[in-house]
Amino acid sequence: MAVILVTGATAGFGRAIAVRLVREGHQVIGTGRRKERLDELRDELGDAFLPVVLDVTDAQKVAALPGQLPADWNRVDVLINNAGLALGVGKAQNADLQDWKTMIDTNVTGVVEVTRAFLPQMIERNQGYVITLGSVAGTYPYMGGNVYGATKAFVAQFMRNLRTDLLGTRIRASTIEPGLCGGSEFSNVRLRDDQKAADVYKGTNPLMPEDIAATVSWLMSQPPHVNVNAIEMMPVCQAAGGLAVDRTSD
Ligand code: NDP
Ligand code: 8X3
Repeated sequence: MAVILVTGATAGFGRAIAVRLVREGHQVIGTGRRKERLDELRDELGDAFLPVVLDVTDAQKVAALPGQLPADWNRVDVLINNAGLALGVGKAQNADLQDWKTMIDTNVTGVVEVTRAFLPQMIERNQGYVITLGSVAGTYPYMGGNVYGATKAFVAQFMRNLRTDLLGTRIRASTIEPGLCGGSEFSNVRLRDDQKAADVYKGTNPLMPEDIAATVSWLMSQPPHVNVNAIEMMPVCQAAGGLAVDRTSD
């Protein structure tokens, strides 16, 4: 049995990860901004789920969290940095600067601050696992991916560097980089329009949050001497797109 902290457990991947890991016998601390969603999950999962309202962009609350967890929970074996978002699909030249800042605050600053908050106790016990959600958007450019993709490229390199810093310890670090995934609020948040969000998945058979939860579970099941650095996963209906050419440029 492990104590696992999942950020962004109120929806999508984080919720599915929390449900799966509690059912596998672990204690799961689930965080997010929406208290009512966390309370619903507590009602569903019982005492093995600890709801903690937390905005990952609130640096003071993030730093204070390890010291505020109840005694039975204050030993995070696995940290799953899942909270994150994309805002907008516009080209860089038209993008909303506040959207860019929110993505950086959440996907970059939030991830590094939560990780930094829990590393000391992992180092002290010489045991732990940090799993972070990146994205194919951090590897493959696409129109409108601008800052979102850049935050996920940051995640990929931060996690590689973390693994290097952790060399000589028993602490593991992995990145999961999914492609098109339905069944979450990702596109509703990004497009701010539920119909447009539904259209993103029209005619596709996308990954689902349960696929991501299964991947987390598989990572955790690897023997302690195995570190999977990164997993890139896409639905079969998706592939990387190739290069673009402007044919009006002569
Ligand atoms: P959802 O929108 O369904 O869930 C996002 C979660 O992040 C919610 O629980 C939300 O909780 C939380 N969150 C967002 N901002 C904050 C914040 N400031 N503080 C705390 N929690 C926050 O998205 P997904 O489940 O699809 O995405 C999860 C992760 O996976 C993200 O990092 C995303 O970038 C990544 N990803 C998603 C893909 C997809 O296609 N769906 C593909 C590849 C990667 P609340 O609003 O309650 O705070
Ligand atoms: C989410 C996948 O392709 O919408 O990270 O950027 S994508």
